[in-house]
Amino acid sequence: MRRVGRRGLAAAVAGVLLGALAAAVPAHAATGAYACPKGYFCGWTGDDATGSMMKTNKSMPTMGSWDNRILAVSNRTTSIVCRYVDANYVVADGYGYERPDDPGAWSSNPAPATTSSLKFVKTTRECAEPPYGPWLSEKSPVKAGFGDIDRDGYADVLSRDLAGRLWFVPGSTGAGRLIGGGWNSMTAMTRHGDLTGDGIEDLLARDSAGDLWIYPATGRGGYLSRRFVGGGWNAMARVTAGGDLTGDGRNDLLAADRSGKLWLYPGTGHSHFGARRLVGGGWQVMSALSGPGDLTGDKHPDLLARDTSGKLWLYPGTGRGTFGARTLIGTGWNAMESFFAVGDTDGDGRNDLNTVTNDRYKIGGYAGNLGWQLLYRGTGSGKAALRSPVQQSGEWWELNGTF
Ligand SMILES: [Ca+2]
Ligand SMILES: [Ca+2]
Ligand SMILES: [Ca+2]
Ligand SMILES: [Ca+2]
Repeated sequence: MRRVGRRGLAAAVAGVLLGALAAAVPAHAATGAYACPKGYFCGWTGDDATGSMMKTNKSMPTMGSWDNRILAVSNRTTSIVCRYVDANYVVADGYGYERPDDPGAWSSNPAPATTSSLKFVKTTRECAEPPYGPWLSEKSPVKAGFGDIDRDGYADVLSRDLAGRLWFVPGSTGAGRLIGGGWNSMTAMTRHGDLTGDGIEDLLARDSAGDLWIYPATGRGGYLSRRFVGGGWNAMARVTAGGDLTGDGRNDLLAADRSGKLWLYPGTGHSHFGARRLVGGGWQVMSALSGPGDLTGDKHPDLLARDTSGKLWLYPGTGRGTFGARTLIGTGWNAMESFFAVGDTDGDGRNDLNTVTNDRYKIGGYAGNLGWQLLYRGTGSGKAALRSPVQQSGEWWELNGTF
């Protein structure tokens, strides 16, 4: 398994050295910071937004004559503007950022002035990191039938940022590619294999109105025009693509409604689902579901469910649309923000589970370690289906989900 970084949020925040910035609004309009026009980021040589003023509406890898001279700033753009101690957006010596300001508002940065580059971004994460999680997988010797969006043998992920952009991150290179914006309106997103009949893994998403959509995949990391599946899905607390649970070769969907009933929607292979079947009740105690494919080694896809006490349960699929007696994987899983099961990610041919932690995750006995991506390697056995986790990267902070 290739690790792509081990830094973590605490170290990232420690890199913010530009100091606490005090925002203020002056009493006199049309002077001082009011001189900064809408659509621009402005800097002044005086720390009360006086003296000479510079303005820019785009990133500046170097500052020219303004290098290390800016003592006050006003951000009248709709972007976040990152300020770096070094040129070329190098974070090593420190950086800070300015969110958009109201007219006349400025922030002061006491001397010595240190700004040597400026970068316009959509999310604060992008001052220091790409807008998607750092993902790499190992090539799998088997075709899992899901997880590998662009069909090159490497399991891929979809990473949503806080601005609502969705990124395709190929496991082969980790070089994310923008799928598009507007995805923050989706209240559930899940994928596990083909739904349209062309053999390529598609994406399911529920919007805030409760409509469920299929986004047919191109097989190259993009998606075609979406297809309407149906309305009323806001009755569901969780929606999880589960693979072929019924054994007919078509991938199915699981949904737990708000009264705790778990439903199976059998896939038709033609972008629709057949009449739903009740799997069982009591699922309102589950705070996460994940369809990892077969973990137990019998070729039937299984289901993982985390309850509100933090226990993770394995429900072995029977291949007939039902599940056998559950087994406990372990406790402490409330420290996970995201579960993503994208097949075999460490290249041993067995399906694995990946997670991203929240701030309950402990390292060395101390909580507060959000944004760690963990790999739980599958054993292919129902007895102990997942090995102890491996920390892959600590740089999955300030994102809005991994799918
Ligand atoms: Ca791939
Ligand atoms: Ca099926
Ligand atoms: Ca199984
Ligand atoms: Ca594996």
